[in-house]
Amino acid sequence: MKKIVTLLLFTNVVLSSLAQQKPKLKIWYNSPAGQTWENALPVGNGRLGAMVYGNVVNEIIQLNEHSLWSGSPNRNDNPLALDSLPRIRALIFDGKQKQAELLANKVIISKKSQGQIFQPVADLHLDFAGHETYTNFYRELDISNAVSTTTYQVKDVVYTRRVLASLADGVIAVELRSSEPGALSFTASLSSLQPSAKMNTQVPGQIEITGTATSHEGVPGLVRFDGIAAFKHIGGKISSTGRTIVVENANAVTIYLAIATNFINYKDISWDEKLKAREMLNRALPKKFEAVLKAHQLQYHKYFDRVDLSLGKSDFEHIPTDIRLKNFNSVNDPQFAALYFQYGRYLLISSSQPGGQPANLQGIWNNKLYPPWDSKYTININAEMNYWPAEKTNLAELHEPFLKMVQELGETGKQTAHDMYGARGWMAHHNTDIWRTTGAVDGAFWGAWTHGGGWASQHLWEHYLYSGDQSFLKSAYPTLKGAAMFYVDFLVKDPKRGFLVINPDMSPENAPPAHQGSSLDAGTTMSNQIVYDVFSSVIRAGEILGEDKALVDTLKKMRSQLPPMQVGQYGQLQEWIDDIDDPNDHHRHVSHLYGLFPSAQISPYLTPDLYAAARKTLLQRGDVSTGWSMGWKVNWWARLLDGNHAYQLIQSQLTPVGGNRASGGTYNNLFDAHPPFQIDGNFGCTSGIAEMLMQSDNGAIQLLPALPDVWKPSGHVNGLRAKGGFEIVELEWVNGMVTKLVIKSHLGGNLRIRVPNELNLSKLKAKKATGDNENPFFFVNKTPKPVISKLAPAVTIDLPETQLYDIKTAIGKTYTIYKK
Ligand code: FUC
Repeated sequence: MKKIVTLLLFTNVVLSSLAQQKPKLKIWYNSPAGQTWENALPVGNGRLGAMVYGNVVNEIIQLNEHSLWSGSPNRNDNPLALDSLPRIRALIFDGKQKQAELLANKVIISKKSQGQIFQPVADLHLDFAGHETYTNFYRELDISNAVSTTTYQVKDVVYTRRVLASLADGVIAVELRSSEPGALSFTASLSSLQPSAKMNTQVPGQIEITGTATSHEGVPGLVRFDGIAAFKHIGGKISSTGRTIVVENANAVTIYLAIATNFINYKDISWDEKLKAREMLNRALPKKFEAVLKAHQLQYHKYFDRVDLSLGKSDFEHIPTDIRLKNFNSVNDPQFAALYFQYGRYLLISSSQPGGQPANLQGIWNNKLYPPWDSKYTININAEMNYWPAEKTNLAELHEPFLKMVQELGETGKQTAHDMYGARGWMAHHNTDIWRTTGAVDGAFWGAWTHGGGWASQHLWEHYLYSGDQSFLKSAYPTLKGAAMFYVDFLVKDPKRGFLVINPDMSPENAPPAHQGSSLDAGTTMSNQIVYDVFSSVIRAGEILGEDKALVDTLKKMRSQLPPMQVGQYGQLQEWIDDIDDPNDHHRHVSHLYGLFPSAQISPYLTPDLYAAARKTLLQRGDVSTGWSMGWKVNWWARLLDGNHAYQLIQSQLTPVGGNRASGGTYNNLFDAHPPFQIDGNFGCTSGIAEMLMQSDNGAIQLLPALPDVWKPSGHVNGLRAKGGFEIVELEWVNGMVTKLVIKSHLGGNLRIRVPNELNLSKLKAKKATGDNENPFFFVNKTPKPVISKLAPAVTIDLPETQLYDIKTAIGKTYTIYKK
């Protein structure tokens, strides 16, 4: 009797402490994931990813390793392009886009691989016979501590499982406990979709899986993998059959999972995966789970704790996340929006770590051998979007895998530029993969786009603008310059208008009705904007580093010959060089608004006509779309200073998948839905929420530029980063007004802020600001005057009143400012 009482007490303490802990930054459920992968909870350390199902009887932990891709080093250029380039260009300039596209399909689109596939390693199964009847089920992902917990009760025994992907020790660590000694019995096994996978239990207490990823589209599969699950038990005993580990009557069990491949980099796969996996495992094996947990969390907190966000209070933390998601559109739940923002940061920390692969279309979480779009990198929006939160949400180190990929594309893309287009520098089309292929894929309609390199290269410049790190800029300069050199050689004169344009060109994946269903064109707006940015950043970088005076002059001259942006007959920003936009087009890509965000060529303060046109375009395109498209729209509405509209998009995105809507939405585990799952929408929306609170383009740091009414009452955000080396240590608001602002200046220089209300600056060297910001990090390129159609309706531009201040700052000093 006494024993039962103690047990019940223990049970209650465990359950109620889990329930009573502030669930604040937790996503949690009162049922297991079942067989639905999108119900499972993601953990990751940038190299390993795992999806934890939390199933009671048949637990599944699905495993990924960042470098397990099909194929092997390869290229996929189509050298036939070069000879046909003049013909394709002539057809396009002649208005024969369809003919040009048919030819481009033959000579530009790769006849080789269309890109390789990011593939899963295995599933770890833990089978608990006798646990069919259970009570008090609870599972959570604690995103402020990066650990997932599942707990339930069978009769009087409480079972608890914790899973993490260690940022410190490299392994995935699983801990299983029972509240009563000797109550833990289960059978463990590994299964894999990899056709070559083989399992063995040669080492006592361990299951090993080995194999080689698949061949794909003629590229031999040569990535070998080795995964080891090692079991340590307290109490009871462990035995193995040929393929399973059997645990009987243990008190607790810890499982460490190490996985490695022979991948070193895109051209070298000569690593010893067995040695690597064994070394990783052997380093972790002597450590207790608690020690692994502690080291992991220390590392995790270093990143995660940099930003703290409150958008106001709501009282829904006691509601399971799937229900909270369902309710989000009908109640005001600002804490859920803040949770979703922090989840985006959690996902970036978990899927992108220095030295690893960049987050792909699914981050690092994929359970399919043939996932949608190969779970690779689409660089006409999706891969860039993944990295929008990196700098501003204070995770700059995690930008590294993407920046490295850009530099590697700068290597592989040289041959593509040369062989396909006879150009110097480097280029990439609209997709790439772990082998850094840069050829054109999927059909000319999508693939004959030549700006994957140009756009991605701007992340190098962005990293410099936030950090001011000149040695980084020096190392990135050749890649930046190479992106510009490609355009120097590839731009041609538009015979009709005289501008320098890209041809063949397209506005990603969209076709104007006038072009017989073909996307091909010359001089589209997005391309002009990208070339403008690439030239401008190389001009600035060249000047800062004192390099390439002649090239800088050439780029300035060529930049002045690019087509200006145009406002068309409906008052829209023209997507194409001709005024042929369809005002009823709801296409998910709104590529010509690249100039509004992530670029800042369109600004309410500096280019009001273009601002009004961008707004019109966005209204015409509508809100509901694929997940990533809605994520982008949050950023755009923030840039358009319309917090309520940005919030509408967040609501649209935080809508459960399915229902009567064909696209967009969010899965129960808060993964974004294209559908299917694509992680870009998570990252896009995280960036968008940051943009609603703070922007650092348009010549100033603007605070609370797009606060929706529902977040106005009160809130704070600590730790966002701005360009020019400024850190928003604290920003507090009440009724939409800045009440307290603490800014740290890492680089010194003029701090220009734009705020909704007057501030008390009497104790600082400060003044009301006018004219250009003298801080070079806030230098604004004056874009050419837009051309406005005579048919465009007149618009009045009504901007909210703001105050503009200049404050002199010194390196390393922090400035505290209150409301007047
Ligand atoms: C682009 C988009 C699609 C999808 C794919 C991965 O092609 O147009 O919507 O996101 O990338």
